Amino acid sequence: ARATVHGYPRQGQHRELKKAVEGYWKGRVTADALRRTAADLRRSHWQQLADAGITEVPTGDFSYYDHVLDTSVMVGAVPERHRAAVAADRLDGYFAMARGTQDVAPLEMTKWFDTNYHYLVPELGPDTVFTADPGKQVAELEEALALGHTARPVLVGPLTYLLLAKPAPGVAADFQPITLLDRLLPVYARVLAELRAAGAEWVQLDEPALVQDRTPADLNAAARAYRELGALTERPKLLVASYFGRLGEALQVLAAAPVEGLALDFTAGGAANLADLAAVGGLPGKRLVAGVVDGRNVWINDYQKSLTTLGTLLGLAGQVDVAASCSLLHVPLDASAERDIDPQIRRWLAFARQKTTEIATLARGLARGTDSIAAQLAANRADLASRASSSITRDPAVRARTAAITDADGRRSQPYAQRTAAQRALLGLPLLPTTTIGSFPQTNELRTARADLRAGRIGTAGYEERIKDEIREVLSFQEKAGLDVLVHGEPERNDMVQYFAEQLTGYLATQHGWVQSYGTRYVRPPVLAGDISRPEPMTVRWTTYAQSQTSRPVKAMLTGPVTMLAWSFVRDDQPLGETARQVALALRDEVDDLEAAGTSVIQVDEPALRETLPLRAADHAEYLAWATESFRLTTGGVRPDTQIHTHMCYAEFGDIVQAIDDLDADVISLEAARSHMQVAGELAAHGYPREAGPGVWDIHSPRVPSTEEAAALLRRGLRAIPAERLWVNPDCGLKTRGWTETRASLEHLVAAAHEVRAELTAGD
Ligand code: THG
Ligand code: ZN
Repeated sequence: ARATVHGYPRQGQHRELKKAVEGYWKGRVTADALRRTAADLRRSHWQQLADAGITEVPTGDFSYYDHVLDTSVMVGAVPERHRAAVAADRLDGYFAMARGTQDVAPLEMTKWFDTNYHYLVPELGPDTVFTADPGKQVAELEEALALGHTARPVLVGPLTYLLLAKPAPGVAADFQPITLLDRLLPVYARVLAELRAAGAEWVQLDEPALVQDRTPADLNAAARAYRELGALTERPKLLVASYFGRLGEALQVLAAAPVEGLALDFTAGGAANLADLAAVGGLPGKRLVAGVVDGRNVWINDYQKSLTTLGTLLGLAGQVDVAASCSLLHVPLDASAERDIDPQIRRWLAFARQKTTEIATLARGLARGTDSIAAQLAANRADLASRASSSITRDPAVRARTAAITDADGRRSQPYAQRTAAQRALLGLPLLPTTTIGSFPQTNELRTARADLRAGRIGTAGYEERIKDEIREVLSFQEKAGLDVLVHGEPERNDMVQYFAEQLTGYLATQHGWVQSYGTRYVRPPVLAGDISRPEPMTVRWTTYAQSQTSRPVKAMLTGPVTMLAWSFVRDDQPLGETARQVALALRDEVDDLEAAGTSVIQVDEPALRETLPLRAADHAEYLAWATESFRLTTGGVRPDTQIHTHMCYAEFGDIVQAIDDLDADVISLEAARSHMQVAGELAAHGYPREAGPGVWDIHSPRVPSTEEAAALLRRGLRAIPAERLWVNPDCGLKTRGWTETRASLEHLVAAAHEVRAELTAGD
């Protein structure tokens, strides 16, 4: 049995890649130096894999920015507006597609399936002409071969590439990129031939799009694509890889295709693949790359369980190899670097490096029998037992609390219609009240203050003085600008999920656990390791300080339970809903304490509610049930006159409007400026009965909207939402914006609200 992976983290232990690429953008690093850093990283990663016992390494999974963008380059799908930049300089043209320039917009970015990785969306149209540009793939293969590795190029497959694409600007919105398949296949044929000529025995084609719900037409396209590619004479052996879940109907299609191998996900998400594989009669004579090590999470593998699966698979395929379920891109690099995590707990964790060792160990056990890995099996059993029996994993007080949850805990004591009257009386807000989403610009001074605190250059008292100064400044600006519901600006928070995770018992934060989010941007997802509780209030002090400085209402800001889970590594030993309930109760304590301290407006953000929706529609209901339940559990205990806000990012709300309604929040703010208030219409069409603030300032762009522009959006919002229920706010938090555009934009936003208010009352 071979040991392999589909991909490896790109950035390096110290995020060398981020520094080199960003340095190149700033003109501080030459193109040659950037290429050298990239080649050094690839060499070092292949060596890490080989040293761990991985016998076939992936190539082409590396990227300066994103592998879907690399695929667009490989097939010549460069949008018209980026052609000049690419012609002038390939590397700069590549980054122009990724980030845009002064003159042209970048490709759109969106989430890679249900992970937290974001890719650049291919833009295609009926006039798209594909041309093969296999240079990157060939060069990286040659690099690995020259270093003596057995190497397998990994490409985004043609189906997935087209299914992830969108109509280019100016192309009819109902254009279906999949109709370009016949034009794309010859280009893949050319790339495959070149890779064969360069020495590839195998090439992997990634088709994760096939684990989503697919139409019969899509499945036919898949059958046709692999019949054609399989019929080529000048080609390497083909390994078609699926991951992120169960292949379902597509399994039969791929099993019958003239390709030499399949990779399947056999972790929890893909567990049904095992039975499905038996049902289609296995893969006789074919190679099966068995993803038994979870590539999406950070827990050690259960060797005994994996060996049982692998043993069953031996009877179902010609050859069985061992792999992670998907690319290791989605986990941090090395758990052994986490010196602050208790060594006992660290033994429960496997990041990318540890996973490669697990894969190699399982491959050895499969090939030579379990006796050959007896010591590893014993150690693995002990580590799993230590996790299962740890007091961190099971806190009786937390368990008792979740067991005692009743329906009433998740229900406000009065319906919205009654609550809103009480809230109106308490808050005394004008028509079209103005507010912001919570964060204000994170200035260099704030980052310096945090760095100074960490380095011991200032003490806690000095740090807190700087935070208080900032809060006063943010409040005074909001009062002058004329905002109605103020915020403290969150200067004390770095990443909000990390901020709360650090204060909750049962959560682990990492020091070096970076995972690529998009391009050169990374996050350090904390680990939901054990039962969750909140030892002390987390935000009450800053919120009450802010309230003590102003007579206008200050809105408290929390991150909701669904988003806490979505942006963390979750437990794999209990249902997600159980973890969500624990987090919800901890947050409920915070909400209740905020209310007791005199806060009348509390926002519980759920930016990830939509993006965590499962890949298959059959799984939506179960997810939405625990997601909405946990939100209501967080907010259900407050008085009727306490106003609960929530906030969501991204524009595609169509399929979760009912769930948004089920949250029973009093006010929701949504991203809407870029889609010209389309979401307001979607909410109205659903009959959304509560208050809403569709954003009138697209904060993802540094552009300052004029008063007129914001007023026009408001008037458009009024067509969908009655004035008594319409709020005025930006699309999202202002953390990444500068103060200059923040000041101007918020002043325009308030002016627009005044203008439209005047129009409304003039008619009375
Ligand atoms: N927090 C967490 N996860 C997230 C987001 C978040 N996932 C989805 C979305 N937001 C991703 N967006 C970003 C935006 C900016 C950055 C990362 C992800 C970013 N990162 C810094 C960098 O790479 O330089 C590092 C930030 C840090 O020091 O913590 O700018 O908001 N959890
Ligand atoms: Zn947002």
